Amino acid sequence: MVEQWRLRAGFAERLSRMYGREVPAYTTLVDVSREVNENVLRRRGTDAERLGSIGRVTAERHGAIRVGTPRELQQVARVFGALGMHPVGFYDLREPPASALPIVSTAFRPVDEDELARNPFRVFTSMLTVADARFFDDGLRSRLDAFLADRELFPPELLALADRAEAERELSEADAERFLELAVCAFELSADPIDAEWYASLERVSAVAADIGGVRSTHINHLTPRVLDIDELYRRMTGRGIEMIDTIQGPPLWPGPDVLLRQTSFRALAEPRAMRGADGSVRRGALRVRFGEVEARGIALTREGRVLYDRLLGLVDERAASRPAAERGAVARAVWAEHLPATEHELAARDLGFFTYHAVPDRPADGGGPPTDLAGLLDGGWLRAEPIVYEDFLPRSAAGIFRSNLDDTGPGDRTGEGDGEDGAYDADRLSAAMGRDVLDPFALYERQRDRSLALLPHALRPTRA
Ligand code: OOG
Ligand code: NI
Repeated sequence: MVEQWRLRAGFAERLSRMYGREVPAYTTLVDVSREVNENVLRRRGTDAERLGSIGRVTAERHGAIRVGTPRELQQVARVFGALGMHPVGFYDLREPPASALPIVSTAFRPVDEDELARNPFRVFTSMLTVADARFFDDGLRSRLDAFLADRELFPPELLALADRAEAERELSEADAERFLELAVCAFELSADPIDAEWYASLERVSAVAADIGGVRSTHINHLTPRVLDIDELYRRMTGRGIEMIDTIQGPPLWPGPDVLLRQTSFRALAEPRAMRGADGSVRRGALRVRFGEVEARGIALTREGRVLYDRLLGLVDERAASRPAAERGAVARAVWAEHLPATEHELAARDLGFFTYHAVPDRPADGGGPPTDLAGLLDGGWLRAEPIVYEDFLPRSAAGIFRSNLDDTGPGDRTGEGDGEDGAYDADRLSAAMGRDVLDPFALYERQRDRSLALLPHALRPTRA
Protein backbone atom coordinates (compact mmCIF):
# COMPACT_ATOMS: atom_id res chain seq x y z
CA MET A 1 0.00 0.00 0.00
CA VAL A 2 1.06 3.61 -0.58
CA GLU A 3 0.58 5.88 2.44
CA GLN A 4 -0.79 9.39 2.12
CA TRP A 5 2.52 11.14 2.67
CA ARG A 6 4.13 9.05 -0.06
CA LEU A 7 1.29 10.01 -2.40
CA ARG A 8 2.03 13.67 -1.55
CA ALA A 9 5.77 13.28 -2.08
CA GLY A 10 5.15 11.37 -5.31
CA PHE A 11 2.77 14.03 -6.58
CA ALA A 12 5.25 16.84 -5.84
CA GLU A 13 8.02 14.93 -7.57
CA ARG A 14 6.02 14.12 -10.70
CA LEU A 15 4.69 17.63 -10.95
CA SER A 16 8.24 18.88 -10.68
CA ARG A 17 9.37 16.55 -13.47
CA MET A 18 6.52 17.65 -15.72
CA TYR A 19 7.18 21.34 -15.03
CA GLY A 20 10.90 20.96 -15.64
CA ARG A 21 10.21 19.36 -19.01
CA GLU A 22 7.88 22.16 -20.06
CA VAL A 23 9.51 25.20 -18.43
CA PRO A 24 13.29 24.68 -18.73
CA ALA A 25 14.20 27.78 -16.66
CA TYR A 26 12.53 26.01 -13.71
CA THR A 27 15.16 23.26 -13.95
CA THR A 28 17.88 25.92 -13.77
CA LEU A 29 16.19 27.36 -10.71
CA VAL A 30 16.12 23.97 -8.99
CA ASP A 31 19.77 23.30 -9.89
CA VAL A 32 20.93 26.69 -8.62
CA SER A 33 18.86 26.28 -5.44
CA ARG A 34 20.59 22.98 -4.75
CA GLU A 35 24.03 24.51 -5.32
CA VAL A 36 23.26 27.39 -2.99
CA ASN A 37 21.85 25.07 -0.31
CA GLU A 38 24.95 22.86 -0.43
CA ASN A 39 27.16 25.92 -0.03
CA VAL A 40 25.19 27.23 2.92
CA LEU A 41 25.36 23.83 4.56
CA ARG A 42 29.14 23.74 4.11
CA ARG A 43 29.52 27.29 5.40
CA ARG A 44 27.17 27.16 8.38
CA GLY A 45 27.13 23.47 9.27
CA THR A 46 24.19 22.16 11.28
CA ASP A 47 23.06 25.71 12.03
CA ALA A 48 21.84 25.80 8.40
CA GLU A 49 19.27 23.16 9.35
CA ARG A 50 17.72 25.11 12.18
CA LEU A 51 14.57 25.74 10.14
CA GLY A 52 14.26 22.29 8.58
CA SER A 53 16.51 19.35 7.71
CA ILE A 54 18.41 19.63 4.44
CA GLY A 55 16.41 16.61 3.23
CA ARG A 56 13.16 18.44 3.79
CA VAL A 57 14.40 21.71 2.31
CA THR A 58 15.80 20.05 -0.82
CA ALA A 59 12.50 18.28 -1.55
CA GLU A 60 10.39 21.28 -0.54
CA ARG A 61 8.15 22.88 -3.19
CA HIS A 62 5.03 24.93 -3.37
CA GLY A 63 2.85 25.33 -6.42
CA ALA A 64 -0.04 27.59 -7.35
CA ILE A 65 -3.27 26.96 -9.19
CA ARG A 66 -6.39 29.01 -9.92
CA VAL A 67 -9.97 27.81 -10.25
CA GLY A 68 -13.22 29.49 -11.25
CA THR A 69 -16.02 28.41 -8.90
CA PRO A 70 -16.76 27.05 -5.41
CA ARG A 71 -17.59 23.72 -7.08
CA GLU A 72 -14.14 23.55 -8.66
CA LEU A 73 -12.54 24.57 -5.39
CA GLN A 74 -14.44 21.82 -3.61
CA GLN A 75 -13.16 19.31 -6.14
CA VAL A 76 -9.56 20.40 -5.97
CA ALA A 77 -9.85 20.22 -2.16
CA ARG A 78 -10.73 16.52 -2.57
CA VAL A 79 -7.61 15.94 -4.66
CA PHE A 80 -5.44 17.69 -2.07
CA GLY A 81 -7.33 15.97 0.76
CA ALA A 82 -6.15 12.68 -0.72
CA LEU A 83 -2.58 13.95 -0.30
CA GLY A 84 -3.09 14.93 3.35
CA MET A 85 -3.24 18.64 2.51
CA HIS A 86 -5.77 20.94 4.24
CA PRO A 87 -6.86 24.50 3.49
CA VAL A 88 -4.97 26.90 5.76
CA GLY A 89 -5.33 30.68 5.81
CA PHE A 90 -7.57 33.07 3.91
CA TYR A 91 -6.03 35.62 1.54
CA ASP A 92 -8.23 38.29 0.00
CA LEU A 93 -6.29 39.59 -2.95
CA ARG A 94 -9.03 42.07 -3.87
CA GLU A 95 -8.25 44.24 -0.85
CA PRO A 96 -5.19 46.09 0.46
CA PRO A 97 -2.42 45.26 1.17
CA ALA A 98 -2.76 43.00 -1.87
CA SER A 99 -5.52 44.72 -3.80
CA ALA A 100 -7.46 44.72 -6.97
CA LEU A 101 -7.13 41.15 -8.20
CA PRO A 102 -10.53 39.40 -8.61
CA ILE A 103 -9.62 36.41 -6.44
CA VAL A 104 -9.65 35.01 -2.94
CA SER A 105 -7.19 32.30 -1.93
CA THR A 106 -6.17 29.68 0.58
CA ALA A 107 -3.21 27.30 0.75
CA PHE A 108 -3.49 23.53 0.96
CA ARG A 109 -0.76 21.97 3.09
CA PRO A 110 -0.04 19.32 5.69
CA VAL A 111 -0.67 20.60 9.21
CA ASP A 112 0.94 18.08 11.58
CA GLU A 113 4.61 18.49 12.42
CA ASP A 114 5.56 14.96 11.43
CA GLU A 115 3.64 15.24 8.15
CA LEU A 116 5.38 18.53 7.37
CA ALA A 117 8.71 16.93 8.15
CA ARG A 118 7.99 14.00 5.83
CA ASN A 119 7.01 16.23 2.94
CA PRO A 120 5.77 19.82 3.26
CA PHE A 121 4.31 20.20 -0.27
CA ARG A 122 1.75 23.02 -0.44
CA VAL A 123 -0.37 24.65 -3.12
CA PHE A 124 -1.52 28.28 -3.08
CA THR A 125 -5.03 28.01 -4.49
CA SER A 126 -7.04 30.92 -5.79
CA MET A 127 -10.69 31.20 -6.81
CA LEU A 128 -12.12 33.79 -9.15
CA THR A 129 -14.74 36.03 -7.47
CA VAL A 130 -17.18 35.94 -10.37
CA ALA A 131 -19.98 37.55 -8.33
CA ASP A 132 -17.95 40.61 -7.41
CA ALA A 133 -19.60 43.52 -9.24
CA ARG A 134 -16.45 45.61 -8.95
CA PHE A 135 -14.88 43.41 -11.59
CA PHE A 136 -17.62 41.77 -13.64
CA ASP A 137 -20.78 43.39 -14.98
CA ASP A 138 -23.97 41.34 -15.32
CA GLY A 139 -23.38 40.43 -18.94
CA LEU A 140 -19.85 39.16 -18.43
CA ARG A 141 -20.82 37.45 -15.23
CA SER A 142 -23.54 35.38 -16.82
CA ARG A 143 -21.27 34.40 -19.73
CA LEU A 144 -18.59 33.40 -17.20
CA ASP A 145 -21.05 31.42 -15.09
CA ALA A 146 -22.18 29.50 -18.17
CA PHE A 147 -18.61 28.87 -19.39
CA LEU A 148 -17.40 27.64 -16.00
CA ALA A 149 -20.47 25.47 -15.39
CA ASP A 150 -19.80 23.68 -18.66
CA ARG A 151 -16.17 22.68 -18.07
CA GLU A 152 -14.76 19.74 -16.13
CA LEU A 153 -11.33 20.22 -14.54
CA PHE A 154 -11.15 16.92 -12.71
CA PRO A 155 -12.41 13.65 -14.21
CA PRO A 156 -14.78 11.56 -12.03
CA GLU A 157 -12.25 8.70 -11.88
CA LEU A 158 -9.68 11.04 -10.29
CA LEU A 159 -12.17 12.33 -7.73
CA ALA A 160 -13.33 8.81 -6.82
CA LEU A 161 -9.73 7.70 -6.21
CA ALA A 162 -9.11 10.90 -4.25
CA ASP A 163 -12.08 10.25 -1.95
CA ARG A 164 -10.85 6.74 -1.27
CA ALA A 165 -7.30 7.89 -0.55
CA GLU A 166 -8.60 10.54 1.84
CA ALA A 167 -10.91 8.13 3.69
CA GLU A 168 -8.41 5.26 3.95
CA ARG A 169 -5.23 7.38 4.05
CA GLU A 170 -3.57 5.07 1.54
CA LEU A 171 -4.03 3.46 -1.89
CA SER A 172 -2.87 0.22 -3.44
CA GLU A 173 0.20 0.50 -5.69
CA ALA A 174 -1.92 0.25 -8.84
CA ASP A 175 -4.51 2.79 -7.66
CA ALA A 176 -1.78 5.16 -6.47
CA GLU A 177 -0.16 5.01 -9.89
CA ARG A 178 -3.45 5.79 -11.64
CA PHE A 179 -4.34 8.54 -9.16
CA LEU A 180 -0.99 10.29 -9.56
CA GLU A 181 -1.13 10.02 -13.34
CA LEU A 182 -4.61 11.58 -13.49
CA ALA A 183 -3.76 14.22 -10.88
CA VAL A 184 -0.62 15.45 -12.65
CA CYS A 185 -2.52 15.44 -15.97
CA ALA A 186 -5.23 17.69 -14.46
CA PHE A 187 -2.60 20.37 -13.76
CA GLU A 188 -0.80 20.25 -17.11
CA LEU A 189 -1.16 23.08 -19.61
CA SER A 190 -3.79 22.07 -22.19
CA ALA A 191 -3.02 22.16 -25.92
CA ASP A 192 -6.70 22.78 -26.83
CA PRO A 193 -7.29 25.92 -28.90
CA ILE A 194 -8.40 28.97 -26.92
CA ASP A 195 -11.38 31.08 -28.01
CA ALA A 196 -9.48 34.30 -28.78
CA GLU A 197 -12.47 36.66 -28.51
CA TRP A 198 -13.60 35.22 -25.16
CA TYR A 199 -10.09 35.28 -23.72
CA ALA A 200 -9.61 38.91 -24.78
CA SER A 201 -12.91 40.03 -23.28
CA LEU A 202 -11.83 38.66 -19.88
CA GLU A 203 -8.34 40.08 -20.27
CA ARG A 204 -9.90 43.53 -20.50
CA VAL A 205 -11.05 43.06 -16.88
CA SER A 206 -7.94 41.30 -15.61
CA ALA A 207 -5.24 38.98 -16.91
CA VAL A 208 -5.96 36.68 -13.94
CA ALA A 209 -9.62 36.44 -14.95
CA ALA A 210 -8.59 35.41 -18.48
CA ASP A 211 -6.07 32.86 -17.19
CA ILE A 212 -8.78 31.27 -15.05
CA GLY A 213 -12.01 31.70 -16.98
CA GLY A 214 -10.72 31.96 -20.54
CA VAL A 215 -9.72 28.32 -20.92
CA ARG A 216 -11.37 24.96 -20.33
CA SER A 217 -8.76 23.56 -17.92
CA THR A 218 -6.50 24.64 -15.07
CA HIS A 219 -2.72 24.44 -14.77
CA ILE A 220 0.06 24.80 -12.25
CA ASN A 221 1.38 28.30 -12.97
CA HIS A 222 4.59 28.03 -10.96
CA LEU A 223 6.47 25.64 -8.74
CA THR A 224 8.74 27.03 -6.08
CA PRO A 225 11.83 25.43 -4.55
CA ARG A 226 13.13 26.54 -1.16
CA VAL A 227 16.57 28.04 -0.80
CA LEU A 228 18.68 28.85 2.25
CA ASP A 229 20.27 32.03 0.84
CA ILE A 230 17.91 33.83 -1.54
CA ASP A 231 20.22 36.81 -2.13
CA GLU A 232 22.95 34.49 -3.35
CA LEU A 233 20.43 32.66 -5.52
CA TYR A 234 19.26 35.93 -7.05
CA ARG A 235 22.84 36.85 -8.00
CA ARG A 236 23.54 33.46 -9.51
CA MET A 237 20.33 33.37 -11.56
CA THR A 238 21.01 36.85 -12.88
CA GLY A 239 24.58 35.72 -13.63
CA ARG A 240 23.18 32.88 -15.73
CA GLY A 241 21.25 35.36 -17.82
CA ILE A 242 17.81 34.64 -16.37
CA GLU A 243 15.84 37.83 -15.95
CA MET A 244 14.44 38.01 -12.42
CA ILE A 245 11.81 40.51 -11.19
CA ASP A 246 13.54 43.53 -9.64
CA THR A 247 13.08 42.69 -5.99
CA ILE A 248 13.08 40.04 -3.34
CA GLN A 249 9.67 40.41 -1.69
CA GLY A 250 8.94 40.26 2.02
CA PRO A 251 11.38 41.15 4.82
CA PRO A 252 14.69 42.77 3.84
CA LEU A 253 18.10 41.15 4.18
CA TRP A 254 19.34 42.14 7.62
CA PRO A 255 21.64 40.75 10.34
CA GLY A 256 18.79 39.76 12.71
CA PRO A 257 16.67 36.59 12.64
CA ASP A 258 14.99 35.52 9.40
CA VAL A 259 11.23 35.74 9.78
CA LEU A 260 8.26 34.78 7.62
CA LEU A 261 9.00 34.47 3.96
CA ARG A 262 11.18 36.05 1.29
CA GLN A 263 10.36 35.34 -2.36
CA THR A 264 11.49 36.29 -5.84
CA SER A 265 10.65 35.05 -9.32
CA PHE A 266 11.51 35.11 -12.98
CA ARG A 267 8.94 36.46 -15.36
CA ALA A 268 6.52 34.25 -17.21
CA LEU A 269 7.83 33.19 -20.60
CA ALA A 270 5.74 33.53 -23.74
CA GLU A 271 4.62 30.02 -24.68
CA PRO A 272 2.97 29.11 -27.99
CA ARG A 273 -0.79 28.45 -27.72
CA ALA A 274 -3.39 27.66 -30.37
CA MET A 275 -5.99 30.44 -30.65
CA ARG A 276 -9.33 30.05 -32.43
CA GLY A 277 -10.73 33.12 -34.15
CA ALA A 278 -14.38 34.12 -34.58
CA ASP A 279 -14.42 32.47 -38.05
CA GLY A 280 -13.31 29.14 -36.57
CA SER A 281 -9.77 29.27 -37.98
CA VAL A 282 -6.94 28.32 -35.62
CA ARG A 283 -3.71 30.33 -35.54
CA ARG A 284 -0.58 30.21 -33.41
CA GLY A 285 -0.63 32.70 -30.57
CA ALA A 286 1.44 33.08 -27.42
CA LEU A 287 0.58 33.56 -23.76
CA ARG A 288 2.69 34.28 -20.70
CA VAL A 289 1.16 32.22 -17.93
CA ARG A 290 3.85 30.02 -16.40
CA PHE A 291 6.78 31.32 -14.41
CA GLY A 292 9.30 30.35 -11.76
CA GLU A 293 9.65 31.43 -8.17
CA VAL A 294 11.97 30.68 -5.28
CA GLU A 295 11.62 31.31 -1.57
CA ALA A 296 13.47 31.40 1.72
CA ARG A 297 11.49 30.61 4.86
CA GLY A 298 12.00 32.06 8.31
CA ILE A 299 10.43 31.98 11.75
CA ALA A 300 6.62 32.17 12.09
CA LEU A 301 5.46 35.34 13.85
CA THR A 302 2.78 35.44 16.55
CA ARG A 303 -0.30 37.59 15.99
CA GLU A 304 1.47 40.39 17.78
CA GLY A 305 4.64 39.88 15.75
CA ARG A 306 2.60 39.93 12.58
CA VAL A 307 0.89 43.19 13.50
CA LEU A 308 4.34 44.66 14.05
CA TYR A 309 5.57 43.29 10.70
CA ASP A 310 2.60 44.80 8.84
CA ARG A 311 3.14 48.12 10.59
CA LEU A 312 6.82 48.11 9.62
CA LEU A 313 5.92 47.48 5.98
CA GLY A 314 3.71 50.56 6.12
CA LEU A 315 6.53 52.55 7.66
CA VAL A 316 8.93 51.41 4.93
CA ASP A 317 6.39 52.46 2.26
CA GLU A 318 6.05 55.86 3.86
CA ARG A 319 9.76 56.54 4.18
CA ALA A 320 10.66 55.06 0.80
CA ALA A 321 7.99 57.04 -1.06
CA SER A 322 10.16 60.15 -1.37
CA ARG A 323 13.35 58.24 -2.26
CA PRO A 324 14.65 56.57 -5.44
CA ALA A 325 13.42 52.97 -5.82
CA ALA A 326 16.96 51.61 -5.43
CA GLU A 327 17.06 52.86 -1.84
CA ARG A 328 14.05 50.90 -0.65
CA GLY A 329 16.22 48.05 0.63
CA ALA A 330 18.34 50.36 2.76
CA VAL A 331 15.23 52.11 4.11
CA ALA A 332 13.74 48.73 5.04
CA ARG A 333 16.93 47.60 6.79
CA ALA A 334 16.98 50.79 8.85
CA VAL A 335 13.31 50.41 9.86
CA TRP A 336 13.93 46.80 10.86
CA ALA A 337 17.01 47.60 12.90
CA GLU A 338 15.00 50.22 14.72
CA HIS A 339 11.95 48.10 15.57
CA LEU A 340 12.61 44.38 15.38
CA PRO A 341 14.54 42.28 17.93
CA ALA A 342 18.03 41.55 16.66
CA THR A 343 18.14 38.07 18.19
CA GLU A 344 16.00 34.96 18.26
CA HIS A 345 16.21 35.07 22.00
CA GLU A 346 14.51 38.44 22.18
CA LEU A 347 11.97 37.47 19.55
CA ALA A 348 10.96 34.60 21.85
CA ALA A 349 11.14 36.59 25.10
CA ARG A 350 8.92 39.34 23.66
CA ASP A 351 6.52 36.73 22.29
CA LEU A 352 6.81 38.05 18.75
CA GLY A 353 7.91 34.77 17.15
CA PHE A 354 6.73 31.17 17.50
CA PHE A 355 9.05 28.68 19.16
CA THR A 356 8.83 25.33 20.84
CA TYR A 357 10.35 25.23 24.33
CA HIS A 358 12.53 22.53 25.80
CA ALA A 359 13.98 22.03 29.26
CA VAL A 360 17.78 22.33 29.36
CA PRO A 361 18.77 19.05 31.02
CA ASP A 362 22.36 19.90 31.96
CA ARG A 363 21.80 23.35 33.44
CA PRO A 364 24.25 23.73 36.36
CA ALA A 365 22.38 23.99 39.67
CA ASP A 366 22.97 27.37 41.26
CA GLY A 367 20.69 27.11 44.25
CA GLY A 368 17.88 29.32 43.00
CA GLY A 369 14.56 27.96 41.76
CA PRO A 370 13.28 28.68 38.26
CA PRO A 371 11.46 31.96 37.62
CA THR A 372 7.85 31.72 36.50
CA ASP A 373 7.90 33.85 33.37
CA LEU A 374 9.04 32.80 29.92
CA ALA A 375 11.61 35.57 29.50
CA GLY A 376 13.13 34.72 32.88
CA LEU A 377 13.26 31.01 32.10
CA LEU A 378 15.02 31.74 28.82
CA ASP A 379 17.40 34.29 30.32
CA GLY A 380 18.27 31.98 33.19
CA GLY A 381 19.11 29.15 30.80
CA TRP A 382 16.32 26.89 32.09
CA LEU A 383 14.66 26.65 28.71
CA ARG A 384 15.89 26.45 25.14
CA ALA A 385 13.72 27.86 22.32
CA GLU A 386 13.60 26.18 18.89
CA PRO A 387 12.10 28.27 16.08
CA ILE A 388 8.93 27.17 14.31
CA VAL A 389 9.23 27.69 10.56
CA TYR A 390 6.60 29.78 8.76
CA GLU A 391 4.59 27.39 6.58
CA ASP A 392 2.21 29.90 4.99
CA PHE A 393 2.15 32.83 2.56
CA LEU A 394 2.04 36.64 2.57
CA PRO A 395 -0.81 38.39 0.75
CA ARG A 396 1.28 41.34 -0.35
CA SER A 397 4.05 39.16 -1.75
CA ALA A 398 1.44 36.98 -3.42
CA ALA A 399 -0.08 40.00 -5.12
CA GLY A 400 3.40 41.13 -6.17
CA ILE A 401 4.06 37.73 -7.70
CA PHE A 402 0.73 37.79 -9.55
CA ARG A 403 1.27 41.30 -10.85
CA SER A 404 4.83 40.97 -11.96
CA ASN A 405 3.90 37.93 -13.98
CA LEU A 406 0.74 39.03 -15.69
CA ASP A 407 0.43 41.99 -17.94
CA ASP A 408 -2.28 43.29 -15.67
CA THR A 409 -3.48 46.83 -15.99
CA GLY A 410 -4.58 47.04 -12.38
CA PRO A 411 -7.48 48.55 -10.55
CA GLY A 412 -8.21 51.29 -13.08
CA ASP A 413 -10.40 49.01 -15.12
CA ARG A 414 -12.78 47.78 -12.46
CA THR A 415 -16.30 47.88 -13.82
CA GLY A 416 -18.30 49.13 -10.88
CA GLU A 417 -18.36 50.43 -7.36
CA GLY A 418 -19.18 48.73 -4.08
CA ASP A 419 -18.95 45.17 -2.96
CA GLY A 420 -22.32 43.52 -3.57
CA GLU A 421 -23.43 40.99 -0.96
CA ASP A 422 -22.64 38.20 -3.39
CA GLY A 423 -19.06 39.30 -3.81
CA ALA A 424 -18.33 39.25 -0.08
CA TYR A 425 -15.87 36.60 1.06
CA ASP A 426 -14.14 35.75 4.29
CA ALA A 427 -12.63 32.58 5.73
CA ASP A 428 -16.07 31.37 6.90
CA ARG A 429 -17.73 31.86 3.55
CA LEU A 430 -14.85 30.19 1.80
CA SER A 431 -15.12 27.26 4.24
CA ALA A 432 -18.85 27.01 3.56
CA ALA A 433 -18.35 27.19 -0.21
CA MET A 434 -15.73 24.46 -0.06
CA GLY A 435 -17.42 22.28 2.54
CA ARG A 436 -14.18 22.19 4.57
CA ASP A 437 -12.88 24.38 7.35
CA VAL A 438 -10.25 26.89 6.36
CA LEU A 439 -7.82 26.54 9.27
CA ASP A 440 -6.29 29.49 11.08
CA PRO A 441 -2.49 29.41 10.67
CA PHE A 442 -1.91 31.18 14.01
CA ALA A 443 -3.93 28.51 15.81
CA LEU A 444 -1.76 25.80 14.23
CA TYR A 445 1.49 27.42 15.36
CA GLU A 446 0.01 28.04 18.81
CA ARG A 447 -0.94 24.40 19.11
CA GLN A 448 2.60 23.33 18.27
CA ARG A 449 4.10 25.75 20.81
CA ASP A 450 1.57 24.81 23.51
CA ARG A 451 2.25 21.10 23.07
CA SER A 452 5.92 21.71 23.79
CA LEU A 453 5.04 23.78 26.87
CA ALA A 454 2.76 21.02 28.17
CA LEU A 455 5.66 18.56 27.99
CA LEU A 456 7.87 20.68 30.24
CA PRO A 457 8.38 19.57 33.85
CA HIS A 458 5.78 21.31 35.97
CA ALA A 459 8.21 23.67 37.71
CA LEU A 460 9.42 24.98 34.34
CA ARG A 461 6.03 25.85 32.85
CA PRO A 462 5.81 29.60 32.40
CA THR A 463 2.72 31.23 33.84
CA ARG A 464 2.07 32.99 30.56
CA ALA A 465 2.99 31.75 27.14
C1 OOG B 1 -0.31 32.63 -6.82
C2 OOG B 1 0.63 33.69 -6.35
C3 OOG B 1 0.93 33.53 -4.87
C4 OOG B 1 3.02 33.00 -3.54
O1 OOG B 1 4.05 32.32 -3.44
O2 OOG B 1 2.83 34.00 -2.83
C5 OOG B 1 2.04 32.61 -4.56
C6 OOG B 1 -0.59 32.66 -8.27
O3 OOG B 1 0.12 33.32 -9.05
O4 OOG B 1 -1.57 32.00 -8.66
O5 OOG B 1 2.21 31.57 -5.12
NI1 NI C 1 4.29 31.12 -5.12
